[in-house]
Amino acid sequence: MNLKNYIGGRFVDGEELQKEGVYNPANGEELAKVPLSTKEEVNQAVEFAKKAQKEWAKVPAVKRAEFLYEIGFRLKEKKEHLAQILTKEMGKVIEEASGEVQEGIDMAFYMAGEGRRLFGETTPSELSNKFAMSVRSPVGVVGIITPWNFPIAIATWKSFPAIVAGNTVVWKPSTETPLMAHELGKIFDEVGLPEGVVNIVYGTGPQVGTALIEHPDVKVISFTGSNATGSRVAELGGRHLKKISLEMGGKNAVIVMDDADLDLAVEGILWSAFGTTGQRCTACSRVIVHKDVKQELEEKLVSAIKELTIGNGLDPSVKVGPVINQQALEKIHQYVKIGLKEGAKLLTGGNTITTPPYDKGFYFEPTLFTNVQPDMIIAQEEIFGPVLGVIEVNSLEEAIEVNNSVKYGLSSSIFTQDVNKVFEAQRDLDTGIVYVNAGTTGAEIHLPFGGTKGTGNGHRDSGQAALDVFTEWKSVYVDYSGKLQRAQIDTEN
Ligand code: UN1
Repeated sequence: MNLKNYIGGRFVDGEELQKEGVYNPANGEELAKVPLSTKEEVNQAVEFAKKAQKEWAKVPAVKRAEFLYEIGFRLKEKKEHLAQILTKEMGKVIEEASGEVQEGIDMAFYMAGEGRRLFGETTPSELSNKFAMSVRSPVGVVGIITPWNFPIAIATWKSFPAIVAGNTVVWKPSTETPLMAHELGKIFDEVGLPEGVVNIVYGTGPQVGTALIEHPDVKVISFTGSNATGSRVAELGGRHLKKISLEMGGKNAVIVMDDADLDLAVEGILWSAFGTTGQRCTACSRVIVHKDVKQELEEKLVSAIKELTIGNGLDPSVKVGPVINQQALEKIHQYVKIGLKEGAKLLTGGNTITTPPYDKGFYFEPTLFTNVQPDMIIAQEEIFGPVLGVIEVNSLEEAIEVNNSVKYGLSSSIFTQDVNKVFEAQRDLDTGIVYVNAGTTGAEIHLPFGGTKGTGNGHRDSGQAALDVFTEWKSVYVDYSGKLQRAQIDTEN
């Protein structure tokens, strides 16, 4: 199948464009060809989006939201079908793929509800016979740039709040996962979303991403991806005075205290370290454990890891799927070698799996290191694969200090039975998300999603916070006194 851009409400051929293959990471099968668009296609899409936005902004938010309800129903109907495509395209196991589609459904209904809220403030005025309020106005045309690890959920986190608030969208999905974008595009089309409200342009960052960021009519860029790319987005966007919302890496830790329920901790760690084969920005890649329970926790972890079935995620018994591509496989392997050189000790895993039937896909063994020091490269850099390191500490204070010693601040977790430790930890852990007695993954769509320090630049996806990215505040004062009343001066009358 040759995928087509979706511009101005039409799937357009782009015959002349260069094409790239899209492959199933589980077995190397070619699934589709994706066009590598140029500045020309971006310009066309922005033109349609700009034209559409004037009308779209005038459609009552409640009516705009009706499209989102309809999109939510379609996603629900197609949930199983979409999950299958997601697993084939990206590799995560079918149960997780289905959960990801659910995240999109949840976002559709949540943001559809915003059609009847989009709350601003009404306030008293300091003057009599004067009315004061703030309203959210759309920003205009917004550009969204989404990654391959959550190809549908993250697209919905960004596009749904944008459109309910009256913006129009030009979306650049990852070239690794254009099939999910195509499926979402078909749904936009089926529900009759007016032409130009959402446009999809496939292509690379340097071509499509850059053209989008530099385009004078694109007012906001919302990006999720690596820190290296995010910094370039911010730099380029800054030069053009764009509002840039960045969601980037993580080096998330689970803290296990000496009073923790260790079996529960093992389950939480396994789920958040090896779910999506460790390719979540919220994935746990460090376990910070109290010295008194370190050995027992490690033994339990090793035997649980050895039980994990690795393979094609379409098989429901498989717990760990492939990683996205050959490059990722090599990068992960490289980090394991670095870890060994740094003096960390492998407890299990550490290799690519190349024996049949794994030889056609990109598989890496779920890996556990011990004797990891907080400042080692494998404890500081985001590996984005199934690699976990255990760091020993003596106290909660030390655990928190180790947790906070990385440049990222997305998610953290603590396992303990002590309510005092829980509250101390949630106060002092320097991350945008904190879990208690659960792993580091599993954010729900109605709370802000994002992190401190190198994880982002102060914005959030999801929840009400997402609306802040895609709206401008407008403060409206209505003076119905029939005379000039000067703020700050005529306040005695
Ligand atoms: C991501 O890894 O980029 O909380 C998103 C979670 C998921 C979303 C992850 N709901 O792990």
